[in-house]
Amino acid sequence: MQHLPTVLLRVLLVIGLTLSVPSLLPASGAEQSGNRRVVITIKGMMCASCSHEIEKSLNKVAGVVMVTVDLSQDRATVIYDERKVTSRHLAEVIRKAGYEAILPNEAPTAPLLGR
Ligand SMILES: [Cu+2]
Repeated sequence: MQHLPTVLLRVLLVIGLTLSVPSLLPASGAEQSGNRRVVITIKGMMCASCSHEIEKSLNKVAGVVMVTVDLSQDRATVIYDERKVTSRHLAEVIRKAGYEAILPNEAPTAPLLGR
């Protein structure tokens, strides 16, 4: 994978942060009954093309309603239909794309940075 120059990376980071703001707003149509939200910790993302790759892979999964991959926070927020897909499967998709994925209930017991 080709890593992008730092300047371009910064620009894409700002865009990424802007796009992630709507997820902070109150529940929208994306979050209805039957839909769940999971925040998956991802390790191994080096640049914006990494996060884009993961976003693309997750968006292909049937039952995925919305994906936000946050490169600076090393995590993906996924809203999915629990009748169609499980969070474990979502983590598996990220692993198959070549990254480490940790589900909330798999998190290490040791305190994480920033927590
Ligand atoms: Cu990369």
